[in-house]
Amino acid sequence: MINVERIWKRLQELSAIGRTEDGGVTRYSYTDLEAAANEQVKTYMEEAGLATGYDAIGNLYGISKGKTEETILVGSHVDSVPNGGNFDGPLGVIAGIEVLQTLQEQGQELNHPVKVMAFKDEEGSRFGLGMIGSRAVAGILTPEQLQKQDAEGISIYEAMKSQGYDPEKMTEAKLENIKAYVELHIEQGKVLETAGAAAGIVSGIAGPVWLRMKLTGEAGHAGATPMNQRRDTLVGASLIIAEIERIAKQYPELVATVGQISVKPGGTNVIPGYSEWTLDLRHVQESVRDEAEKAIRAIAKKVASERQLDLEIGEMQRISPAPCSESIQQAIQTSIEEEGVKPVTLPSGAGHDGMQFIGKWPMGMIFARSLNGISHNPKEWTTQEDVEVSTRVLYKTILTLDQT
Ligand code: HGY
Ligand code: MN
Ligand code: MN
Ligand code: MN
Repeated sequence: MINVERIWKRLQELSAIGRTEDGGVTRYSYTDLEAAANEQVKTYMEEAGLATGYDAIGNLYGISKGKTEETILVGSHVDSVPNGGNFDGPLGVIAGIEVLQTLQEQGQELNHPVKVMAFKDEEGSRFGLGMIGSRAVAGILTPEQLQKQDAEGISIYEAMKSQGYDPEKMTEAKLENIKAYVELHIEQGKVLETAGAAAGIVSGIAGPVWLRMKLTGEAGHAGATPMNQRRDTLVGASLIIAEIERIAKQYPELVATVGQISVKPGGTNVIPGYSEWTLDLRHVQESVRDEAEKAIRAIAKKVASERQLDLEIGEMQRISPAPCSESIQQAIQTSIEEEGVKPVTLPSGAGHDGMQFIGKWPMGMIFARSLNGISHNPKEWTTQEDVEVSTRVLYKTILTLDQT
């Protein structure tokens, strides 16, 4: 059955590519680092006897043989957030390969081919657009989106070409004839730990909207400008950000995060004439998220006009919340009960590639317990036992789907 030592060794090998000084990982899409990580994963896929390759925009895949055409898709991602953890993404890819290698060792050929993928740029850390690879697989990635640029002004389009892929052929990455998609991912929260469950069933995925909020005021002399004659954008931003938190707390399960902020010109003795920050707003119900967004936009406008500041709000990405397929949830639940684990069903606050497949094919997710719920942090951890249990659940879920 599942060889957890092999999974663990592979996770450790992968974590060495892009390791940060405090043991985390920074591995952005379309970089040589990420290419090296993909090549490493490709060797694991080959050891599992899979036919491997990269699609037109660089999604890595390995596929097993099957008796029919309709394919079961599994996967996750190997790109990371800045100084992220070593399980977020790689667990799902390595576990998917492990399931197929175990089946190969058992000499089991399934009815359906199983394709395991490492989707490009799930996190959105480099270009501010997440799930680039899975959008292309779903056939919904647009040429306009490829023009989004990173902090150095390199577009996704140029980055793809720099790594030898062909964005002009991105439509070739679209998959057809997919029976279902299942992803194993760490929970990144505390629900399973609190419930004492090694693995859990995901009911749905909260939808993120990412906004870039900009204030333009007037730079001025810190010493010579009286307090009542300033158009200070950082004070304006601070008031708006405090209001964002107040508004978010009014809605149960809504989360709002300002993860990035920059100020210009950035001198100690200069009144900030320009400030910009990002807002990540999420909820499992789109109507609740929209209502909170409206309230936030209104308060930002009010603060800006009271302080003679010009406000501009740009949208970086907007992804609808995604419900998980009932039948796949049931298959996962049965597998979890067979493992002797109390079945816990929970929503995912974190976004995942499966959101892009809504309306295309059924999607389901298995969560592995996260230690102290920590993620997007070098302290991210899942025990070997929980890796083994959750990978066995993935194995059994795939076998169940293969029989239906
Ligand atoms: O941002 C997220 O929810 C995920 O980590 N991409
Ligand atoms: Mn993540
Ligand atoms: Mn992830
Ligand atoms: Mn994911």
